Amino acid sequence: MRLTRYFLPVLKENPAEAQIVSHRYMLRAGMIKQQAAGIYSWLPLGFKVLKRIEQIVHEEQIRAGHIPLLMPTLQPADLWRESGRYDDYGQEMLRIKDRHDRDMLYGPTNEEMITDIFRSHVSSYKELPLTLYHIQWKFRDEVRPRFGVMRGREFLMKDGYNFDVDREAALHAYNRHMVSYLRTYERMGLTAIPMRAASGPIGGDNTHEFLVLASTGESEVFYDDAVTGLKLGNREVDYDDRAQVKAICDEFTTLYARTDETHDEALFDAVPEARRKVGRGIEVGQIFYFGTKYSESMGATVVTADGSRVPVEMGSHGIGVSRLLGAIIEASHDDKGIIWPEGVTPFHAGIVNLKQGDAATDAACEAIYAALKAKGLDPLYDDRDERAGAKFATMDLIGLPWRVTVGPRGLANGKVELTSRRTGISEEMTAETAVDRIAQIYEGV
Ligand code: 5CA
Repeated sequence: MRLTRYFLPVLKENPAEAQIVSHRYMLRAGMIKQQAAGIYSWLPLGFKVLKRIEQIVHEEQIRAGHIPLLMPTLQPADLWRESGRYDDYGQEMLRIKDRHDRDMLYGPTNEEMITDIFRSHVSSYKELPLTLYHIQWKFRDEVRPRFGVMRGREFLMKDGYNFDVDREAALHAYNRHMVSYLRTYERMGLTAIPMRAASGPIGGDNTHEFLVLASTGESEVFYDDAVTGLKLGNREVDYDDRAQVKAICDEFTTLYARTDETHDEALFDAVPEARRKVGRGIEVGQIFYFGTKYSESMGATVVTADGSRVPVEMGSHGIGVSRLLGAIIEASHDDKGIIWPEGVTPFHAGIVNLKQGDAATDAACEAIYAALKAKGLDPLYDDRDERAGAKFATMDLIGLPWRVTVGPRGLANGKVELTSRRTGISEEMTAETAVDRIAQIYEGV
């Protein structure tokens, strides 16, 4: 993309309404625009990152054997009357009437609807295990929408639902989700710690939240510092291997890590004092095992191997897709702007032409632009007729991890400059080497 043909409405001033850095940078970098409290338009740069995050979520869910579908945002109230949640959900639910005076709602989550789909089509244990998920907009009329996309009213969530014949199989589904989530967050450059949590209106007593440590996080967390060093890395996971998947979950959940809702002082005191940490975290996901809570009230049953009919065992598993943009920025920025991890960056590299209109620099930039695209990469070429300082400031603000700077002086020696946004370190090299380096960096991402 050429910047002169793009839509990147960056702001020079700090928007007064933004209290935390991610919100500030998302507004300043022209990623989002607020349309009403907690409701945002996703401008091109924000939309691109959102799509990259969605793509990673899809890939890791499919790797774990989960199946994508798409349910609507609007739901009939009658489904929720069956589970009893229509009245329980309270003010957070946006209730709507259609022209026939029928009660509808904008879905805050989809347990009822997926249970309805299941009961319409599945009746035998032979069709299990089954995990269906979608990435869809949700609406929760939060009392205090704030911090931009962190606590929105309309927000994008990945929500998945497992259906299993018995408790053991359902616990394996829970564990499978935990491992797939760990990999998902790591690919986004995040350390998200699974913490024992409380289940709220979803139900059940087995639940973990995934928290990214950040001083601006809304949750208070208590943890053994050793938990922050755990990494899944590139290890091979066989998602059908119950023992392997459980062993990974045990590795990540044995050390003390809890949110304030389930915090236990006595257990916490058993952690060696030097490793006992109290901090704040951003909840980027939550997994639940709730057994037959919905299947029983809604009549979702399967016939088992011995011919008996039982309510299906279920759990639900959510990732805050739009919230993740905020969480990533909170975890990765400096005083000049965002620093995107390679896995989610909106463009793979920026190209800065220090002397727009100069035949040599223009030609070199065009060649680098074409070469990066030929390698399957997506570069952003700043071809504006602007001062170098302004171009650098924009690149720093929008946070592309790699920048190629092309100026007349370097070019005279056949060199351009490759700069890492994270370290700030620049290296001189030929344009070909810079292109190869960038391609190499993204090979493993
Ligand atoms: N049905 C279950 C799991 S699918 C569920 O709704 N879980 S949840 O309530 O924990 O939401 C899942 C994730 O969505 C949360 O972990 C959080 O990351 C994100 N989320 C929840 N509320 C908001 C909000 N108001 N704004 C942005 N993201 C949110």
